[in-house]
Amino acid sequence: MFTKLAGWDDTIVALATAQGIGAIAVIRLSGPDAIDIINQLFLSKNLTKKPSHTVHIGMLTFDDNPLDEVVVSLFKNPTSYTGEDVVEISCHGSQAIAQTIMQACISKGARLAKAGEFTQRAFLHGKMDLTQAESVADLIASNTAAQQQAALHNLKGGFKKDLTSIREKLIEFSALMELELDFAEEDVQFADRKKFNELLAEATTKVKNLIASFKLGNVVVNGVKVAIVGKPNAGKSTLLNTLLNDERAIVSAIAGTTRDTVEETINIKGILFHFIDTAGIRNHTNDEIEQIGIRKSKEKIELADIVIWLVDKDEVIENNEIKNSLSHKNHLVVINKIDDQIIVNKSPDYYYISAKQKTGIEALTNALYNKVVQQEINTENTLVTNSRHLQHLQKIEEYLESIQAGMQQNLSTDLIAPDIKLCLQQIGELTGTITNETVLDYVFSKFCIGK
Ligand SMILES: Nc1nc2c(ncn2[C@@H]2O[C@H](COP(=O)(O)OP(=O)(O)OP(=O)(O)O)[C@@H](O)[C@H]2O)c(=O)[nH]1
Ligand SMILES: [Mg+2]
Repeated sequence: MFTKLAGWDDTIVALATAQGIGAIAVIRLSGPDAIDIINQLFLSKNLTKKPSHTVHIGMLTFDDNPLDEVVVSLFKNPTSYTGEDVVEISCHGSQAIAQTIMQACISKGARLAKAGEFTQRAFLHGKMDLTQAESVADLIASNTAAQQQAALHNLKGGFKKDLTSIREKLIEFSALMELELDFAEEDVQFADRKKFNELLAEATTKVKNLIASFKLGNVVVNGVKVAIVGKPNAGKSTLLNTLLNDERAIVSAIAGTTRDTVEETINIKGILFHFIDTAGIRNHTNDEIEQIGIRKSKEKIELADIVIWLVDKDEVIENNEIKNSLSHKNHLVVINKIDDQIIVNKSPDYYYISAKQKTGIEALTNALYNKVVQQEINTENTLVTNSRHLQHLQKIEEYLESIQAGMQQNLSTDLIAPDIKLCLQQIGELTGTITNETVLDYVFSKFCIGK
């Protein structure tokens, strides 16, 4: 079990809304003295006598000075976000007002909250497991709809559901096996081996699926790098501009226009694609800067998750230098400058666009999306997006496989039991039933103050 953190039973205060000017700012208090502290500043009513989940309008006064007219919401323990008494003060959204109110709360005994401390308290009071607490941070940090969906799913306990049932059943078997060890001389079996094998198979599948989901989870959180490469003048910069709907990169009829790489991010159906426009690649150039640009383009090809190979419609695709360098890469061949021309024998392997006239672009962006997203991203499916989770899952998988191997070899219970223990330990560390301050500090330091 975790150790209680020093000082987590005092009362904390923080600004819950963003710094800056807004219509309203919200200040939050949590802890045993939260209601008493606000009551000392709120003179028109006795808030300590008011029921949970009620709101009260009134003036806050400190040292006979009126501070602001505010709305106070009361949430009594245990039915609050943190599980403690929580007070939310909605005041007028000026920095000065919010700071004065927080100072008044501190004068009455509150302490400024540390990053993530509200959520940490919610975790310590059993309001959520560690993966849910982490998804609060992910949700706040989310920039796209897909990031938000993945975080929301885990906040609702996606992980918890998947792992709790595995954990409970493993504990059950482990207890029965321990019992067998106590009766070792009598050679009895309490744990049903067939059922245990079934559980192991089911658990392994679940864990493997979770691990596999990291591929997409990583895409959702970090986005996808797409390098646009091709010969000089193929229209790479024009394509970047068209994708961006902006004249971002310089376009000209002179071959070798782009020297340095230009990078821009576009949100396609909730996934962030980081496009990189590169210098056109040609074999013979004496221009030193262009040569450096070409070298950079080749590096970008290596770093990209997907490469768009842009080809002028009059270009010869066979025996092409770029073609050879792309053979091992996830790539799309895109034929440009189609304009108003009707292509009779379209190859299903290629995409046909006019970067200038902005046609064929949607089919291209759809193809990019489909290359990285093969399953629906919604709040129903668990997506592993966090490398801490991935590391534990990989260990869980390892132990599950080792237990299974042991079972197949008919190893004795005393040889299998330790692997079950280690597996349970990993599940516990992942969900936070087993934890220590280092892990907690790591997880909660990524939060903003006030959450
Ligand atoms: N007709 C037509 N012209 C295009 C199209 N796309 C680009 N061009 C023209 O092709 C020329 C080269 O375009 P850029 O976008 O600069 O080509 P690039 O591949 O970035 O070239 P470098 O940076 O030199 O490697 C410009 O004159 C563009 O206007 C298109 O779809 N149709
Ligand atoms: Mg260019």
